[in-house]
Amino acid sequence: MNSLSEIDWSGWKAQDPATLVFVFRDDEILLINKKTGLGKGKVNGPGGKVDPGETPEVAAIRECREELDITVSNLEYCGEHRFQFVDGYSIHVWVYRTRDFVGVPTETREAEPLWTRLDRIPFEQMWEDDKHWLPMLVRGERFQTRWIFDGDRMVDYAIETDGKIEAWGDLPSPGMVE
Ligand code: 8DG
Repeated sequence: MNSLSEIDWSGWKAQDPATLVFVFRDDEILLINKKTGLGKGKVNGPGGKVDPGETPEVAAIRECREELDITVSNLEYCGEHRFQFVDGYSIHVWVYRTRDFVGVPTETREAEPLWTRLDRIPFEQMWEDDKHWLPMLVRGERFQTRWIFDGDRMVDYAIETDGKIEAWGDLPSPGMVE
C-alpha cells in the first residue's frame, strides 16, 4: 500500500481512537519527550488512546493529567488525523489546543515536559507529518488529514481545511531549530 487512493476512506474505521493536546503559554507551546507507547522517543504533544466509553475530549484531559500532572480546560477542537500504517494498524486522532491549564507540567513515567518557543519547534525530532499541520494548529486553521505510514516513514498524505481560521493574535510562526 503506497497511496491514499488504495483505501476506501468512506468505510474506513481506525483500530484505535486517540487524542493530542497542545497547550500554549505566551509564545511557547508545551511539548513532551514521549517515553512510552507509539512514537516513544519522539517529541510530541501529550495525548494517547481513548478508553472505551470516553469521549475524545475527556480522554485528552485525562492524558494530560497522567502524562504531565496538569489539568487542562477549554479545549478548542483543531481537527482530526486518520493514520493508516502499511502493516494494517490504524489510528484516528482528535486534536485540541488550549491556553488554560492548572498545575506545573511535571515529568512522569510517560513523558518529560518541554516548554518550547513557537519559533524553535524541533520538527526533526517529531513525526514526519507534524511539520505539515502543527503550523496550521498554531494559526488556528482547522484540518482533516489522512496519512499513510510505513513505520516511521510517511508514504502519502492529504490535508483538507475548511478555510476557517480561529486566530489567537500575534503568535510567532513555528520554525525549525537551526
Ligand atoms: P498505551 O495505552 O499504548 O500505553 O499508550 P497511550 O498513551 O494510551 O497511547 P499512545 O501509544 O501514546 O498513543 C499514540 C499517540 O501518538 C497519540 O497521542 C496519537 C499520537 N500520534 C500517532 N501518530 C502521530 C503522528 O504522526 N504525529 C503526532 N504528532 N502524533 C501522533 O499515533
